Amino acid sequence: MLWRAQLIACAYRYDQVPPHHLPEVVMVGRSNVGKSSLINAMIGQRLAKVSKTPGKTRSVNFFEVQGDPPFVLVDLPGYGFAARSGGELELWRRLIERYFRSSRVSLVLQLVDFRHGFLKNDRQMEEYLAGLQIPVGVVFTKLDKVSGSRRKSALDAYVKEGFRCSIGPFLVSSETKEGLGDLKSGLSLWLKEGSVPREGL
Ligand SMILES: Nc1nc2c(ncn2[C@@H]2O[C@H](COP(=O)(O)OP(=O)(O)O)[C@@H](O)[C@H]2O)c(=O)[nH]1
Ligand SMILES: [Mg+2]
Repeated sequence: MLWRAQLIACAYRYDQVPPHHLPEVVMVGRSNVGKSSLINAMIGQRLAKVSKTPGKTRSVNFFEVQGDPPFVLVDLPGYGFAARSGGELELWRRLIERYFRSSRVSLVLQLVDFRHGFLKNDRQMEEYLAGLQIPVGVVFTKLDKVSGSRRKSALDAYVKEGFRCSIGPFLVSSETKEGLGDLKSGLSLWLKEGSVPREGL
């Protein structure tokens, strides 16, 4: 399943968020969890900037994906990165809050590092999204960093701890491409059957 995509906007402020009529799928997760890498892996293009230094993505980036059906994939700046100035952090918080409350989001993909599971700020994000009643798909990233023999017990432990998700959990590696097919078809199916753009805007 080939998905082509193009960057349609980078927003630093809410008034830079582009108008369009497609469902939006938003990637959230801690800085460095692999959001940008996963976007690139899903679309088979190097559109999103990947970095070893956490906290590099500062803008909200919108990619229009010619999938089946078409949708807009949104790369958010990561959370859990403290080394920002107070003013910048405040601007960031305001942009994200306003964005999530705008009702344009059909699905959030919450990325969690498969080696660590849900950490405190992942739980905070989970609660925040639950409060807004936004459907969530959980994606465990960096699967290649966990050996085959440990994968089942790791997943069992996370499932036992519990997490909220409407689709998934998906286990993926942007490095080896494992799990990407399942994620893409799961997402397509969700968009065809489950996505109801919420009222508002
Ligand atoms: N081994 C491995 N490394 C990954 C994977 N995904 C991302 N990375 C690495 O993790 C770092 C952060 O990735 P990035 O996509 O920029 O994370 P973001 O901050 O969440 O956007 C980079 O050094 C990536 O090469 C993966 O699936 N496997
Ligand atoms: Mg990024």
